[in-house]
Parts: sequence; C-alpha cells; structure tokens
Amino acid sequence: MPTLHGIPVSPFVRKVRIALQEKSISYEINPVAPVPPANDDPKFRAMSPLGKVPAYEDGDFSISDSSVILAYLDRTNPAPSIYPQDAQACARATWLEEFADSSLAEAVGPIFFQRIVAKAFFQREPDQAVIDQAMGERIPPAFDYLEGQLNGGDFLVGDQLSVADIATGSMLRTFRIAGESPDSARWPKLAAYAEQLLGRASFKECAIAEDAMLKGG
Ligand SMILES: N[C@@H](CCC(=O)N[C@@H](CS)C(=O)NCC(=O)O)C(=O)O
Repeated sequence: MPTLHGIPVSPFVRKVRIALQEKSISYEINPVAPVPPANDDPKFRAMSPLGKVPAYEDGDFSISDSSVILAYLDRTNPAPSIYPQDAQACARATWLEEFADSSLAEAVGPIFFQRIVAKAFFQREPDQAVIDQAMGERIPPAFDYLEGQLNGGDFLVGDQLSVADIATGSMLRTFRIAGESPDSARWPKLAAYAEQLLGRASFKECAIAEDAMLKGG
C-alpha cells in the first residue's frame, strides 16, 4: 500500500490526502513533522530532498511536493481526473493551484502558525501583531482575487473538482482551523464556495485525523 509521509495538519499534506480520497486510493500515513530530527532522517531525505512534507512512497518509487504528487496520482489513477481536459481550463486550474500554494498560503499561514502552531508546538502565546497584519494586508488581496475567479458555482474551473479546488480548499481549511472563515458580506461567493467545499466527504474525512491530532489524540 502506498505511504504518504507528513503530518495531517500540513495544508500540503492535506492536498494529497484529498486527492487520494477523491480517487478512492488506499494509503497509509506516516505523520513525519517537517522539522529536525524527523526530516533529517536519510530515508526521508531520499524521498524529500528539501526536507519538506509531503512525500509519497509507492513501492520502490517515491516523490515529494504536493503538486507533483497530484500529477503522479492522476497518471497512475486517472479516474476521476483532477485536471480539466481542455488545455486552457487545465492551465487555469494549475495556475489557481499555484496561487493557493503561494499567495494564499502566505496569507493564511501566519494566522495558523500564531494561533495553532506557536501554542501547540512552541508553548508560545500568539503574536497578535502578526495576525492583524496578515488579516489586514495579506488576506484581502488574496480573497479579492479568488472572489473574482468564482462564478457562484461549486468549482473554480469547469463543473468538476480539480487541483484548483483541492489546493484552495486545503488553505481555506487551514484558515478555518485557525478560527476564521471568509467574511460573507465582503466575499459572498468565496464564503459560499468554502462552505460547500469543506463540507465535501473527502474534506470531512481528513478533518477527523486533523482534529484528533490537534487535540493530542
Ligand atoms: N511546495 C511544497 C511545499 C511544502 C511545504 O512547504 N511544506 C511545509 C509544511 S506545511 C514544510 O515542510 N515546511 C518545512 C520547511 O520548509 O523546511 C509542496 O507543495 O509540497
């Protein structure tokens, strides 16, 4: 059975878990934390040269990076595809995946780090100035952009779930774990989109392990 290496609360590990669930692929999870000494382990480094999670091990093959893993999964288990067929729609979906993994991650990450990681892993109180700066300056442009990309439907591109939704939903789930959700008065389409996406069976299934881990279970 394939093994996914990485702690479930990582949004990048979550991306892979969602894709695995949507494709009904059975797997085991090895909850490696992306910090030494766990990510210094030579066996892990061979799978993930940068020491980041996730890494994915499939028999004697392994690869790292959530976007690369999603592309691999789609080749090895094509149905249902998480890439639109049309070339331009596919390009848009992979661009939105990149946007979620970079700009949206940079907006949401500091809030999650201060509210959850600092407390749980470093026994530190959250730095409110960092949270305010992210909420005031980083979240609005990222959410404005996504609001403009949505058409009021359930998906960012076309009429089925794609890597764009998996990556965006994963970051919106991180935002939710940090105690936040998009303000429906300011971003109505994004707020509705987040609600239905995070209510999907694959996201709910992942949330069980995440919540258990955050509660120390
Ligand atoms: N582009 C990578 C990003 C992965 C990533 O940054 N993971 C974080 C955990 S959420 C990590 O491993 N950080 C440790 C580090 O940067 O050294 C992907 O999509 O997998």
